[in-house]
Amino acid sequence: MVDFRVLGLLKSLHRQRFSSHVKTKRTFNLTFHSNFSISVQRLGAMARPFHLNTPLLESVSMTQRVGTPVFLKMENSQPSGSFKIRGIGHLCQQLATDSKGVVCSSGGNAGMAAAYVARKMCVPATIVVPSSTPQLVVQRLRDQGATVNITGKVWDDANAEALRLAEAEGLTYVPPFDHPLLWQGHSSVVSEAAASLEEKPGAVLLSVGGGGLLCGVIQGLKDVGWTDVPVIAMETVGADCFNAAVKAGRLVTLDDITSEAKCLGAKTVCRKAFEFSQSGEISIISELVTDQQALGAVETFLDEERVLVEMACGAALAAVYSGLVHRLQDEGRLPAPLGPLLVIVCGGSSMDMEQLSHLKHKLHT
Ligand code: PLV
Repeated sequence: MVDFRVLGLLKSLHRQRFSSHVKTKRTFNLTFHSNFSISVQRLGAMARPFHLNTPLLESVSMTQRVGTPVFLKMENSQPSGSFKIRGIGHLCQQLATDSKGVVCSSGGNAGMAAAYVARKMCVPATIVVPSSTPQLVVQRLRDQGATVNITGKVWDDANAEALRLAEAEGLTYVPPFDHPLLWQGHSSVVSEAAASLEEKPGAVLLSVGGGGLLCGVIQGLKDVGWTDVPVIAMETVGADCFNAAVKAGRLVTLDDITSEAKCLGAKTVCRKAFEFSQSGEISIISELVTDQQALGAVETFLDEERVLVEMACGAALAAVYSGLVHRLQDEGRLPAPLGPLLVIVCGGSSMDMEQLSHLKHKLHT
């Protein structure tokens, strides 16, 4: 049976003389008028968001550590393994409906989201990743049906190749963090949390790579009227382009990415994130942890919450486990007592038990 939302969309797209040439084994076609054949699966995918309303869990052990209720927004449980699907799903629904293919440059998770969304929209996906991307991510991308192109040492190199491919082959470029549609999509993480939380948070804790999540969360805080809620923006030493920009008072391009949190590894943060840090509309506290602290946080989170996340996410969790939240309170940069702490558990696909032991060995933890 065809969903009514799909039929409505079919009619409006027909009016726009939309036609699809994409057919896959998993797709059947509906002839609506003589020359009008369109993928029902593709339209069904476009009629509703790709992301899920994720659980908001209270963590007893983190609450004990911080001394205020800690709520975990479990973005690791998104179908693509991270929050990225919120923004990328939204962007693709706006820009890739009639695309002959999408190309996304990624440290891994944006690529996972783009590959998932493209598969649902029956559009081919090419994901360009740097050579630092673990084999397990490359395999997971292929499992989603994507073509994987490994180019360069860091994300910035892969991005140059993705832009070249988009131009040369007429593909839709899907940026991993720097686009207003991504921020709009990511903002739903705050409105969802607001619908479940009984009181306004005292702070939001998240990780920063290129700054897309930060921009989305700030937009979400503005949307729900929580502009007095500070954001604790975490990076690892060696993937710290936002912290470097905040300290310098201008955008800074790092020489290299030396952290193992490769999914935080953009050399330059997006301009909008930097502008938010300067505008003071919302207080943003930029802090760093070491790779050892991020990895330690991944392990503690696995032990205590029974969930395996990657280093990029460990950077945010380390703010709780390393006592950083307390230090910020002692320094008067966060209020004491503090209202509930909302932690965006951004997730990530670049971790399994083998990768965990590899990193433990490499970082001597
Ligand atoms: N990862 C991007 C950028 O990498 C990517 O291509 O997947 N947590 C996780 C698990 C992530 O994968 C990322 C970004 C972030 C946090 C940070 O998000 P951002 O880039 O929007 O600040 C180079």
